[in-house]
Amino acid sequence: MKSILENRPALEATVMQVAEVAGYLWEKGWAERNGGNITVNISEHVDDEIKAMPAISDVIQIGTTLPNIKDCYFYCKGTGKRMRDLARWPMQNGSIIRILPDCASYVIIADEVVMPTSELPSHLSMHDYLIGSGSKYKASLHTHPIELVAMSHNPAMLKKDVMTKLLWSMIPETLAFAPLGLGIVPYELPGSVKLADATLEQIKDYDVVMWEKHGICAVGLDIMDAFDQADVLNKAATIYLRAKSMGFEPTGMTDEAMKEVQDVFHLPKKRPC
Ligand code: 2HA
Ligand code: ZN
Repeated sequence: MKSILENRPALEATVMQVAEVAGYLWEKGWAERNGGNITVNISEHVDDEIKAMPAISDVIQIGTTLPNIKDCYFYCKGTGKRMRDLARWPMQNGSIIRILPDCASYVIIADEVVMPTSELPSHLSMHDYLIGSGSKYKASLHTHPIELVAMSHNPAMLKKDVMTKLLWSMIPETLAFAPLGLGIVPYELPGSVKLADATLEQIKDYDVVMWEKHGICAVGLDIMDAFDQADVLNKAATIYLRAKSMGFEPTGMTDEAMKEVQDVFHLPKKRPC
């Protein structure tokens, strides 16, 4: 069977980047079993031939109405699929969907009938917001980074920007490469519209948000960018936990040192440090 990726190098490169990131997630231990999900808005790569491709699934409801994603196309990891399998076979462990004109339902168009991720409401809500706000971001990632999830079990860490400031203070690069910090979404049922709505509120202010006791959701220009932001934040969390496990509370960079990084690197100053 001919793949939709054939003779479409830009689309193929986008999907292969998803496969590369899926491999990293597995190697990092952030993607046990079918854990985590990825969606990428691939509408920019859609030609007339793709637009004419018939549906290979029934019409499936999203569960919410999202006007800005009308007629858009997304690559979505499949529900129940493993990141470690997606790393090798992205089109057998994910599929391409077309959002229908009612903005509330979709069909699968390629390559196989792989049902999209259980977190589709959250992912599509974020894409809807990103398109609506004129953002260039195309990718959305949900994963289970061990150290960040561990920190979210401490209620003190869940107060607004407490974790952001602590993580920024662990190593200067965190501030430089995750300059918007980490938003917090209080615990909600995985896959629920409530989780999607709460995520949406936070993603307006942060590129990466913590789903309490579950994982993170990150958005970025492409999937590597979203992954990188999650990775730098989790690196800072790991440093914090290693220091704690050596028996001391890490001092963290001073406020002055952090402000200097913000100034020298011309970083956005949306949050106090
Ligand atoms: O896709 O991680 O939150 C599996 C999950 C759901
Ligand atoms: Zn999850």
